[in-house]
Amino acid sequence: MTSAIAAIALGSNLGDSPRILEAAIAHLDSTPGISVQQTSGWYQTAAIGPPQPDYLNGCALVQVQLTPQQLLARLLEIEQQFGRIRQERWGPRTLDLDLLFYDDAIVATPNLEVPHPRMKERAFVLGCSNK
Ligand code: PH2
Ligand code: MG
Ligand code: MG
Repeated sequence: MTSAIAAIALGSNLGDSPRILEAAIAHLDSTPGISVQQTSGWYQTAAIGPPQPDYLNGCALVQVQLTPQQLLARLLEIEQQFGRIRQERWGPRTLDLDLLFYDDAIVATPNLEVPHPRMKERAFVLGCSNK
């Protein structure tokens, strides 16, 4: 498979967020078919959703030899490894990994929308701009 460039938003607002986010980058990079190219700084952001602690957010540009669905499956697996428990929508979480874009692909399936439909509401994703 040819490779693609994808952007991934990382977030955490439960637990030791700086450590979790750094470890998540390492997990991404050690995945066969994913190579982390660039990472942003970490930004404290107000939570979007029900009342909860602020998030620490950032983003990463990755080169992938995975399809969007394969990449999504790996993101969900890494979230699980960091103890994410899914309860209410947009509730607090130890780790949130969102696929923002994948080359210029448009994906509209029940479990995945790319580009991420709320990307423009998340100013921290600008940390991934390489322009
Ligand atoms: N992600 C959400 C819901 N709310 N709020 C902030 N500040 N940062 C996030 O990454 C975030 C959120 C669902 O993916
Ligand atoms: Mg998110
Ligand atoms: Mg998410």
